[in-house]
Amino acid sequence: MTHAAPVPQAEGAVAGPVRSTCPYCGVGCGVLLSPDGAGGVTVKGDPDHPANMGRLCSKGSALGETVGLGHRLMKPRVGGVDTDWDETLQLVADRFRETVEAHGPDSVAFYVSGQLLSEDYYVANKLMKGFIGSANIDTNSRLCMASTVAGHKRAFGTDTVPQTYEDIEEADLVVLVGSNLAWCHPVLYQRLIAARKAKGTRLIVIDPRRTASCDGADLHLMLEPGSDVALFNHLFAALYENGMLDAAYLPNTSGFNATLASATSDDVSVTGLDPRDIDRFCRMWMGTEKVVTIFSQGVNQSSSGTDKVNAILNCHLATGRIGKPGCGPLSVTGQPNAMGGREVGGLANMLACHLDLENCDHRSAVRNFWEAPHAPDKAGLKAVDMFSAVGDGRIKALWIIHTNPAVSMPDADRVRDAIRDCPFTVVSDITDRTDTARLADVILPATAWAEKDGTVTNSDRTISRQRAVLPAPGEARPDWAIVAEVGQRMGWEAAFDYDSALEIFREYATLSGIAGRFGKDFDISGLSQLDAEGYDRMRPVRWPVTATREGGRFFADGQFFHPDGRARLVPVTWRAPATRTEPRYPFRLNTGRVRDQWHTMTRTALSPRLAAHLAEPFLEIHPEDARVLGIGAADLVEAESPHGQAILRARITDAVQPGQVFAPMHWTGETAPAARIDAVVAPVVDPVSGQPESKASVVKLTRMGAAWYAFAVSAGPFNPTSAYWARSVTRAGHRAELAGYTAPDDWEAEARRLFGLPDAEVAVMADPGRGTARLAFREAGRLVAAIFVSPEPVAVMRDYLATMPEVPDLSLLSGRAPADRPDPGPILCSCFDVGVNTILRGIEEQGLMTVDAIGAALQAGTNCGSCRPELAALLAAARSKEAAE
Ligand SMILES: Nc1nc2c(c(=O)[nH]1)N[C@H]1C(S)=C(S)[C@@H](COP(=O)(O)OP(=O)(O)OC[C@H]3O[C@@H](n4cnc5c(=O)[nH]c(N)nc54)[C@H](O)[C@@H]3O)O[C@H]1N2
Ligand SMILES: Nc1nc2c(c(=O)[nH]1)N[C@H]1C(S)=C(S)[C@@H](COP(=O)(O)OP(=O)(O)OC[C@H]3O[C@@H](n4cnc5c(=O)[nH]c(N)nc54)[C@H](O)[C@@H]3O)O[C@H]1N2
Ligand code: SF4
Ligand SMILES: [Mo]
Repeated sequence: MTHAAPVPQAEGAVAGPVRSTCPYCGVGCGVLLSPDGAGGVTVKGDPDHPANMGRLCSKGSALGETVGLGHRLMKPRVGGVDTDWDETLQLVADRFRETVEAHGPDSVAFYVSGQLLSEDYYVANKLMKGFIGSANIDTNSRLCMASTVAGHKRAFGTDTVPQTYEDIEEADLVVLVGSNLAWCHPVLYQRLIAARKAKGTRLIVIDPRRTASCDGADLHLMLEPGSDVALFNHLFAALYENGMLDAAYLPNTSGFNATLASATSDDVSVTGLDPRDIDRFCRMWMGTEKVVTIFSQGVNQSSSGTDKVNAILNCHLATGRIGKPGCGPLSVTGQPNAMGGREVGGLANMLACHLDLENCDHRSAVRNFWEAPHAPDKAGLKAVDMFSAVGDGRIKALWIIHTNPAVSMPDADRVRDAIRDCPFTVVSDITDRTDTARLADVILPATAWAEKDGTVTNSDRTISRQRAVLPAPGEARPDWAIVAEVGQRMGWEAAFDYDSALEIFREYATLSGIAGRFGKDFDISGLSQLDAEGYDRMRPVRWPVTATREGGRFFADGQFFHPDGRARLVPVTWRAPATRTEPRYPFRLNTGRVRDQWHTMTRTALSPRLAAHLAEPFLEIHPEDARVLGIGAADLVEAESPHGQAILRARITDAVQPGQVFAPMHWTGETAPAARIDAVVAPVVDPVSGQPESKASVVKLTRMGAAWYAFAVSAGPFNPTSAYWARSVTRAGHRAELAGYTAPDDWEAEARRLFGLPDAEVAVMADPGRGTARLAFREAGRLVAAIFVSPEPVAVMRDYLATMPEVPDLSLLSGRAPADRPDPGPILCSCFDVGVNTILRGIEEQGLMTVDAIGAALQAGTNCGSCRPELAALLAAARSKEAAE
């Protein structure tokens, strides 16, 4: 590729369904994409993809609602002004080169993402490690998979997931540790539920919080946050005491005596669990040969995350329950290419293709292969340290690609300030409307998932193609092409002279063959000769792919990747979370995900049906704590830590334990600026993996002293400025929750400003004495906006009002739905738009007794099935209410 050459892109819309991969979670579902010729696509599950066999969850099903171009960045932008590629790429290359010349290679950094395609990732890693000559490339996978990577390497000598998804069907017992699989890996959860139905697979959930994944579980262990190591140490000791260890397999491991000693000396009472439940857990585990332990962020995002991983692996290794059908540890990856990132060496302490940065033979092999001037021999800065170095000026040029750290990093206000103050920041994104892009000096328009070609690897090592079906909008370019151009302009023309994603893939597959010769397991050299047609037709394939082997499981044969060929049992001891609750900060803050939003919402928030599930950021708090603090249902709560503050809507529920609260990670400066929860989260990390403890900060809580609350709906976008606001899209326009410390004198003027309606006709119902006001605005006889203000949290039928402007007249100001159009309530089934109230009415009036009966009567839960656990929970609640009456 020369500088002037056009970047290869999809040529116009492609006819017929094209096979690709869902760009959200690490399940890696296959999708069939049919462009509609007008810029849109319809999305169906690919019946032939081994991950999902046709299934999709609510987010995958709604992908079509997110491909619009309204929010897209179309041209490169420098200092807020549109520019052209030539000038911008030269600027980026010059600034990085000058910075390296003046301050050395470690004065620059890339912060990339587990959502990049392997080809993008490979090129970024090659540029930084081989050519710029620093290992300062880290990724949001540091916030996500780093503890698992470190735990796998300690135990196996390699970062390898031994199992496959089929093991979920093969297992007799599935243990979910720190995983809300029902919401975060919904298609795997559906596979699990189907297996439970078919053969009675038992399910244990280990999570301090009750989640949708606990529905129908045989056992839910609500352990103290961070106490997993003590629980699995107890299991290890019990396995030993009950003669359950595998004497034939144990010689394949080392470290047994020390591991047993630390396991038996640990105190399981720190889990806070009922000893009878602990006993049941141990008995179920010991009594079942085919156990699959699925673990995720409740394990990884912890200051003892790596130890938690090893505590789990110890139990599987010592019983030989690994790498066999239905039997073994299965870490589920978060992002669509979190696994691919580990393969290309995207983390600051890895080389490419599972080769080791510390190993000089590996370094020189990679360097020779790349014909590169460098191969760094020391690890680069890990995410939290990297942003500290940006903050204190050690890093002077930063390139952020496909991630939104101003929202998602712990201590996010400090990170935001560091990015803003960095002398030179480049952001590659598909939109400029993100908290991070707004801080950048240069914003580069990338092509989005439906517009680009490459590969991703899912949680069970299956490599799938993403295929472009839509043309690149405006001047957007694939991420790999942008990075390669900068590499060329920095002076490495030949090394970054790529014409296509395929060319990169072939190079990468060839390098993996060299790794294979070093005895590494990640070897896809069997794919290194793919031609254009072969890459085009490439079917999902599980690595390794070599002349002699394809796919399968690892480690049943007892062969590991440490120099002695054995696995290591790692002695670990329980440690409390790094920050302690104390009188000033008495609550433990847990954070995580909701069913229908993806991370910082830059894509999922575009879909009205996804927004209708949970339209506002919230804080789950136990009823007893709420009572003591004087917090009522739907009050706003201020959560404050030594690092920052967030305002969230109270959801009073015994799904969390007393002393603990939970908040979602998704809301941002774009959607609810006061509710960025990572502003509150402490930047403490696991000492081995460097992964932040995103699930165990400490906070104090106070009821927000709001003078007024409001709910607003509008056909057009809002312009909110109040102390608290949260907005989302509806099918008919927009809705928002608002609150402030002092009420405006003139609600009409305030509402006109909020809606941008200086001249619209207004109808007002106000009671100044009580501090309430309701205003509706009409243009050309049509309702276009309405606001409901009250000194208390506003009680109106929101989901009915959100259908405005279909609501015909000013009767809307009553805030109540007419009898013939009942309020559906918050949408539970986003495929068929079925709300909670509709379902509750069905249960009560039609006597619906099962999830299937609800489906038959109301359609809810009959398409993607993501809402089925919540339907079951509604049924259970209705039954226990009946029983109490
Ligand atoms: N809907 C949706 N799905 C997603 C994503 C999304 O944004 N939205 N993101 C994807 C990504 S990148 C990731 S990493 C995955 C994450 O998937 P998960 O890890 O399943 O999701 P989380 O909600 O972050 O956390 C899981 C659970 O850990 C629990 N937990 C907290 N502390 C502890 C503890 O000390 N011990 C134990 N045992 N459990 C604890 C929490 O209560 C929570 O229920 O989801 C992926 N899928
Ligand atoms: N408190 C708390 N914080 C957390 C977590 C938690 O559980 N609790 N979880 C952590 C985890 S596991 C993760 S994975 C992170 C995720 O956090 P982030 O990675 O910061 O979140 P995303 O919203 O996925 O950011 C992706 C960005 O890439 C952009 N984008 C989309 N497509 C493309 C493309 O094709 N090319 C380019 N260049 N850009 C694109 C999107 O618009 C968006 O701005 O959050 C972490 N932060
Ligand atoms: S489970 Fe849902 S979000 Fe994850 S890959 Fe499949 S369709 Fe996409
Ligand atoms: Mo993640």
